[in-house]
Amino acid sequence: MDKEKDKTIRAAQDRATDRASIETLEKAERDCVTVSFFRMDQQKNQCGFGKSGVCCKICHMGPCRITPKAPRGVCGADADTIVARNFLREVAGGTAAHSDHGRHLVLLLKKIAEGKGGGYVIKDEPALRRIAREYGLETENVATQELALQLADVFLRDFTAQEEHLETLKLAPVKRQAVWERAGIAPEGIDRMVVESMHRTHMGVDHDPHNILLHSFRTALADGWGGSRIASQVSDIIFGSPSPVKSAANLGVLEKNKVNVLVHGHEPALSEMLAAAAGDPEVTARAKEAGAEGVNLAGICCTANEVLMRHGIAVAGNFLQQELAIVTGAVEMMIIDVQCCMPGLPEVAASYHTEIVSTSDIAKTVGAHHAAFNPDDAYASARDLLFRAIANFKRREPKKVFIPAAQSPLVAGFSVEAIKYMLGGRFRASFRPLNDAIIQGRIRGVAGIVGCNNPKQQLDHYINILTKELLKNNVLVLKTGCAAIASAKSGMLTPEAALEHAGAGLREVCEAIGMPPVLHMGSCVDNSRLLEAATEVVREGGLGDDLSDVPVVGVAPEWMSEKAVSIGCYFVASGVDVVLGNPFYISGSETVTNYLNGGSAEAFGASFHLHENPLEAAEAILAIIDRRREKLGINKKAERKLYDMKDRRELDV
Ligand code: NFS
Repeated sequence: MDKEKDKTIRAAQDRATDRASIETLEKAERDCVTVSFFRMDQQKNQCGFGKSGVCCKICHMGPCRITPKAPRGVCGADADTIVARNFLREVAGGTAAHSDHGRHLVLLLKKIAEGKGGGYVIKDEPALRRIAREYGLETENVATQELALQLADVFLRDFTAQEEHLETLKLAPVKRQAVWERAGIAPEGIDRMVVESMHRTHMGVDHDPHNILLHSFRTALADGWGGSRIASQVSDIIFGSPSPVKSAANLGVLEKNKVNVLVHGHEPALSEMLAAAAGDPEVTARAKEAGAEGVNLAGICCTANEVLMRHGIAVAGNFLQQELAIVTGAVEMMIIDVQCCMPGLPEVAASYHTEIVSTSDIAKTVGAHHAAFNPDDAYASARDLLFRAIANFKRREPKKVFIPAAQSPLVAGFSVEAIKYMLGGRFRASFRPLNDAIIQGRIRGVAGIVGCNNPKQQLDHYINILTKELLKNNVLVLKTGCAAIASAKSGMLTPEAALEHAGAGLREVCEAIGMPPVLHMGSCVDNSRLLEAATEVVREGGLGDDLSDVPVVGVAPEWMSEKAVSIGCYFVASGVDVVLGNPFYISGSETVTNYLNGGSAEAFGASFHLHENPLEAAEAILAIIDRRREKLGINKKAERKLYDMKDRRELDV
């Protein structure tokens, strides 16, 4: 595309915020390599019917597009029905993706329990026992393998249950469970919810937009409290519960003298083994034979978050940096599994020496080498991949290599257990100090900032502006997914960030505990950890008895995937308001828009709020937090003093 002629084409610094991305974007232009940012320009006249959700191609009498002159499709469906049906299909897609990820992990847990783990073991037995107790299993005198088998069966039933509600729903506050019962949205089996979504949206089935939207929330609950929650729990059992760990993020973590291997995608089984195999002396020896100093393993997207949380493996970048990493010319291999791996990767890689290797039989990419990952012999699979990457090192072309300097230090690994420990120490691990800080107003509220990047927006811009604004206003920020990586890159995941960015009250709390003001809680399936944390706050007492009472807000600033739609819906159905930085495809229906952006509050105590400007979003978030504080009767100004035990005893909680 000719930049001179087309003035709408943005310069690299208008597309991204961090130095590393800007520099590699400029290199991509110089190298004449097309990445998502440029493909966005080619797609700039995106379909208005699609954007507003009024294009229906569910049956072959269409595709139909709703306009003022043609207000109904061939079958008679109006904009409300069409928009609601399209929305539900997105939720079903997101739920399916998270939940299938969870299912694969449960099947692995079952194999381990049956002694067929192929190198995988239960790393975190206390987590197994704690989680088994949460589901009412008897754990005293039950052997580890036996307990794992019982728990795997509980989880598998949550996928297949036809008439029983999910067991995992019982982990929610009792009052919230009653809300779901009342609204008729307590989900049965996860698989049934997704199948029912596809059935309801088939031609000639469910046409009532409210009924369809209620099922959207029901399906999303099967994700957040079902598939995603199960994925996080089983990951903790098999791979270990995360605890604070230091590392670094951005493209600067690539190393000039090492064989760079990137793991990208979502499921942690293979990347865990790669993390182990990267330290294998034989792997290092082979790398040295090939003229490198060793193997450098780093990650992209949520696989990055998984291995960061548990091993401190560095993060090369978030969603929109996946192609930029290849543009550095310094990556020998990118190993992809499922979700968020762009089909354009091999085309970018063709301009360099990078080999794209797909590893999941349900996720093949044209132009990638497919090496099906064998979980029965996972370590060997992992080592073979590293050997292959090492062999590719000799194809690296030094004149094409440019590794940006930018990288930032970070602390990640904040599982709910880790937060409890951090707040209360080993013997008094609890959320009490957090609740107290909220009640006293030192922490005004909590924001869970989650989700992706989207080339419609400047990379990380909204996320970082919003995060800073919230910290300044004493809002503790919890993060997952690519939003967490954005904060990592901008240096916000360090305790020192509190000194620079946090308001006085939040800063006091962070300093006393030694924690960053932004807590990285993991990958996108780990958004279930945010709900778990909010539930702990309710259990601890003093901040209401339902999630809709707690001064907490969810935010998806730069989201792009169906998973994000599902996440938003399960937050709202759980009583947590959600602020979106870009809109759903729903503007073609006033009925759907009004319900999602307000009407749902009647049933759930929460709804969506669209704010495309980060500072306006911050204002809206503070207003929601303050309304909740007001209702709790704690919306008074914080006193500027450190609280001690005497103060705590005087608190009326
Ligand atoms: Ni979430 Fe993780 Fe990133 Fe978005 Fe994709 S990697 S699961 S969907 S893009 S945050």
